[in-house]
Amino acid sequence: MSLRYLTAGETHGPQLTAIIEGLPSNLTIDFEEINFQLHRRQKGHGRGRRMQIEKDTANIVGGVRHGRTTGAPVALIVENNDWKHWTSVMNIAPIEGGDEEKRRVHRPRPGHADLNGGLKYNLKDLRNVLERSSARETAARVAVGAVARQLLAEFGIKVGGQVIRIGEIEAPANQLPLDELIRITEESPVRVVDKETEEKMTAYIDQIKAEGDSIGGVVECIIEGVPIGLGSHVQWDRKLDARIAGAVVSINAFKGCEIGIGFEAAKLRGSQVHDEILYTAEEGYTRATNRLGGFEGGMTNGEQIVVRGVMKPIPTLYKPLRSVDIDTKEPFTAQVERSDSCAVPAASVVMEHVVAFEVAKAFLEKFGGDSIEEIRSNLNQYLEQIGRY
Ligand code: EPS
Repeated sequence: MSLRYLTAGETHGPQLTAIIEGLPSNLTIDFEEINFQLHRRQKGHGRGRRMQIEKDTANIVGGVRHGRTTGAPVALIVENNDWKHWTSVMNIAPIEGGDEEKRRVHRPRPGHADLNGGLKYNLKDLRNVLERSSARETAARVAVGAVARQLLAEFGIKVGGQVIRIGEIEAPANQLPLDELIRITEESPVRVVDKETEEKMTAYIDQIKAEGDSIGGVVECIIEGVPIGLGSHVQWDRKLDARIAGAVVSINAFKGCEIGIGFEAAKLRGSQVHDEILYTAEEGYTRATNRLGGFEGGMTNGEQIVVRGVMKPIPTLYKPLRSVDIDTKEPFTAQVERSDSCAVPAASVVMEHVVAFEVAKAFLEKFGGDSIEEIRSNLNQYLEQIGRY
């Protein structure tokens, strides 16, 4: 059975919950590292007031004993501090004289799940939709991905990321070694390497916020040290690049995914796109360039995995867009909700974790075993085989 996870929980409910199934035994879990990743997701210029309320930490409540996985499902929770302000509206049990009717949402926001979800689930309080469709859920996905990252790290696989674009401002390309990229972007409030771009982006976000608007962007995830041959060309749902693309577009507000040079490939000739194959006794087969982002035939080729995702601007606007009240069917143009003006830097962290999970899943499919030791021996045997090829 392959690695999988589910999440549950509402943005203003008591907590987010996740269960990860299919982890091997004897993986050492670094709790502080999971919380560090959660902290990274909370940062970034353009976040709203909610992030001052939350101090996300993951509490593991199953599948780990004395700091190591047992092979049982790993259960974890992330509490919502904001819950204390919502105990009446969001109570799990019916409560006498509750004020849920007072806080009923009947004006769907364009770009949100509100209207589709209300119609589909026959819910007249759109809060039932927005509470679950909120990007708060990505905290659980980061906690899950942080565990997957620790599995990858056990085998020398590293994950990093950066912001490529916020609105009209694009970061210049860089060829930094991954460790350095991770170190520098960590210091940046917009997760870019270049200082001048950072200043432009932060000023731009401030301007967008002052104008009551929101802004999206493009983020990139890089994974290094991945063995050749994760994923497979033989069946559509085993192609790892395709699975990654699906996972990326599943992140709240993401509208697209590129692998390597992605859409640029449409403008270039074959000779400008494909990565020439090289061989040395020390390194084996490598590529002269990495335009295809580490994938050929849906399989990893040993180069860095490079994935980009595009995030649309957050649809909760201080600037009104036209919509219709579901009670009166009358048009309306204003419903101000607390929100972020730009969550692109946070989304960059989310994407790292979502992609890391898909790579970990494919890694376990290839080298699967019930314990870390069994996986290590499978991996080493395969690496020897590749070395002889
Ligand atoms: C979100 C709206 C805001 C964000 C939230 C995502 O929350 P609230 O409605 O409570 O102000 O802060 O993001 C998070 C809570 C988070 O942890 O990222 C939305 O509508 O998607």
